[in-house]
Amino acid sequence: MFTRALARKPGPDFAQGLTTSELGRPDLTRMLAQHAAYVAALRELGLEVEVLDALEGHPDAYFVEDVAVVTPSVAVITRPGAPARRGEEESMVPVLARHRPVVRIQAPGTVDGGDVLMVGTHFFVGISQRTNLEGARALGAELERRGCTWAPVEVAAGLHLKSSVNWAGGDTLLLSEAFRDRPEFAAYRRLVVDPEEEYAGNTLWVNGTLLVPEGFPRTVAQLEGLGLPIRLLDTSEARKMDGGLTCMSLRF
Ligand code: CIR
Repeated sequence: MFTRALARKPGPDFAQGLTTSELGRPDLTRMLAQHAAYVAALRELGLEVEVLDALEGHPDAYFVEDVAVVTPSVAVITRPGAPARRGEEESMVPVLARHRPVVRIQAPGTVDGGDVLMVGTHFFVGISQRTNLEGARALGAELERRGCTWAPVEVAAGLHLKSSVNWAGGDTLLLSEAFRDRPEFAAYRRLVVDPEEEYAGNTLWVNGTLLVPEGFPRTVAQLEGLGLPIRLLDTSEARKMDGGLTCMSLRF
């Protein structure tokens, strides 16, 4: 169970962040409303949420998940894989130092937290455009030092591992077709996201409730079978910036 979360308000320049989506220009007013609803949902699920101010000059900084990996015993500050996002991590050091001992990923390693999927004490680390093997190994060493295990997973498509694979409670993973038969996930019950609804793979488990992006009825029908409460959240504007539910907070 999580007790806290960190988030950051999207700034007025958020539309200048990195994106590959072709869904049009995002709207600040809608983004702020959707972000506020997201924070409210986390609070309703019992988390104490600290919302940091927007970080000037860093339009993607509200995707706080990418700049740290927080476990019960350590906060690993990452070194983001996109040069445009470097520097966001610095602002997180004093904030996380209030909650955990802090260690850092050093060059030439790169890690984006969006590539790190925690399932209990096991961590899957995506090797992607953003996370390299050096970074994954450095993170893995910190995790092993604290009694956790980890495994690298090749991410051939999509931005991050968690764009396609997420934990849905118990021994269940929600994942896209491309990851269904990967040996790394063989020990888990796998729910495969309908190819028309791939974005909904970015579903977030929070204290026994599944936060699911709005607009993906087939995925909701599949998830209903798990018997967990489901809460839908509109993420249309973050999606235009290649982001979603997991990216906008750090839970710990
Ligand atoms: C980026 O390209 O870095 C941001 N526009 C989106 C990051 C999304 N983060 C995530 O999936 N953890």
